Amino acid sequence: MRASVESGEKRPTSNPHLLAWVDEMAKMCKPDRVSWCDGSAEEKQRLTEEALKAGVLIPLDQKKLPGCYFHHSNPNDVARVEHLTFICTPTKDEAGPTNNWMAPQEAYQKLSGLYDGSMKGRTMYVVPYVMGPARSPFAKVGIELTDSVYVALNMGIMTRMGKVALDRLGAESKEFNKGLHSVADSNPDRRFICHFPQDNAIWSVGSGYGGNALLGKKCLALRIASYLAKSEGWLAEHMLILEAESPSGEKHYVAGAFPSACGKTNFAMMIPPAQFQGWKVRTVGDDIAWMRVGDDGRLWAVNPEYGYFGVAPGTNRKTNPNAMDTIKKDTLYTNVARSKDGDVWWEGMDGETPAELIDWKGQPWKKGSSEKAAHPNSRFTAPVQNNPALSPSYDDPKGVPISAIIFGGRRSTTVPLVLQSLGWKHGVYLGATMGSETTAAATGAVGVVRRDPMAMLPFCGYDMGTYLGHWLSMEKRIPKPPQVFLVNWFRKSADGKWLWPGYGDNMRVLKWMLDRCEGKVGATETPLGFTPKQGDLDVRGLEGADVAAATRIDLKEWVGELDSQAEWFQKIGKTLPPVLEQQRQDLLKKVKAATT
Ligand code: OXD
Ligand code: MN
Repeated sequence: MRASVESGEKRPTSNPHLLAWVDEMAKMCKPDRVSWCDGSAEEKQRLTEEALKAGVLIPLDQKKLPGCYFHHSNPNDVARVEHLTFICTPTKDEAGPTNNWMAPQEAYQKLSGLYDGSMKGRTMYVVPYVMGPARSPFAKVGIELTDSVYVALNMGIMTRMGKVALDRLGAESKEFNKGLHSVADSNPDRRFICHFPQDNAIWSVGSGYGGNALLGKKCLALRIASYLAKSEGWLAEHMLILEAESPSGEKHYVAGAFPSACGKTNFAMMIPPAQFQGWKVRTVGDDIAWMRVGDDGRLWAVNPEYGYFGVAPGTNRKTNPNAMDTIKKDTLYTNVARSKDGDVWWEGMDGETPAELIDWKGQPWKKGSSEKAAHPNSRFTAPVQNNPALSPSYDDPKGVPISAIIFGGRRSTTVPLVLQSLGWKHGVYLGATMGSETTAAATGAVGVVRRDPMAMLPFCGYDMGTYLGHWLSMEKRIPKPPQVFLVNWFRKSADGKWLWPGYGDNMRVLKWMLDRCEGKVGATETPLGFTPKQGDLDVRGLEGADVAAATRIDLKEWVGELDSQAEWFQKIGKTLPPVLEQQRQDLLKKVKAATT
């Protein structure tokens, strides 16, 4: 007899494809119960109580932080695991040289063994969700089957979850992403995050960490969606979307690709400095953008998500006051530190470091300890509606028109504060060669420069060279393309001091970019792109910056940079669009000529 029928499960859909798949997966995973999520407030309450009873959530001070709970993960499971993330396409070439590959049959077989009976004694939650505004023609439906109540609760924040998704799917459609997730025994040796783009399926096993387990986010909205976007002629990108409104009420929308933990959330929630009175920055999205060409020839973007899964350390009232307000209620905190009275804390929080805390693993912690109290990749999960700076357009089914695309990495040397590309192809080249020093968002060494094209290295669901070719091909498809920029908020002096204060002061750079989009200011043309003319970057009242050093182009440093880009292009291999290598060589010639 089928597990679902045995358990007396209530099934809120008659969609035969969905029902058959849920049955098949339940038969393999053998949960004690199958529970369909409807997304209601009562259900959230019930799941929260279940999680509290099981010790999966720990209550925080409900007066100070109403609706907020703490979760600590298994200490071996605190970040995305890129070395255990696979693209399972019929051929290895389709996944390309920058992805791990497994043949679909092998992956299904191997993971079936791990799923077999993995949910015994547990509940299988059926989590239907929509990525994108529910009425948007661009939205996609996913169903995640998970044995983690923490995942079900997080999905309820991060996505439009429950009935809304089943309604959108309807009684007949096969068009849904099939996501199977089991924490199983949380053993890193038996941890796999597998994507099957051709089957619109994701199998994730052995991890409960957000990026590995909340399947709507990195797995569907980036890896699977980038594959769909390639075949359907659009872009699924690791980008924030922000709205900037000028004092005269003009609105511009900007999309920005920065690698994980490089400040997308801070930029998307930025508060402009006092000198920019009348300017308002609002958030459309902080992590993912799905962009299509509109009837008017512009590029239009929607944020597929419904919540923020942000990095806690470093977030404070100075770096991101809007985030601090966003996470005051109805927020799940993962792997942060706590005080005995149920408050939360992390490195980089405002005020004095408390004398004593409970660290992210639940151990007593004392000020001055060499260990961090919060894990460097500790997170908050908060609903978008909590954000005081949320743009009303966040839920607009047609999205928002993009004036500028910004690429940016974390580079302590070489890359100047801002550059504007010389055109679309050159913009794609800037994105393709973007580098960044690695962060704690993924397991592995931190602070090593790696090439991260369009911040998509860990998220591109197919061959990288083909992806860059797709970006180039968009030039023909977008009659009114956005301007493309490269920024670097992270440059340091020789003695290791930041040259640019970042955060709200990034408004100064944003304003220059918007002025360039409107043709309001000129620029200096360099071999690397356009840079601000002296006086065009508004630095009134700016403190703690060395603008000359932050904006400087040192062509000698660029010789080394361009050589290292050659290694990267070799790694991409035979599918690298030749025009990109041509750009690199032309640039190298110009730079060498100028330096000799
Ligand atoms: C994220 C990431 O969680 O990029 O957004 O790792
Ligand atoms: Mn991200």
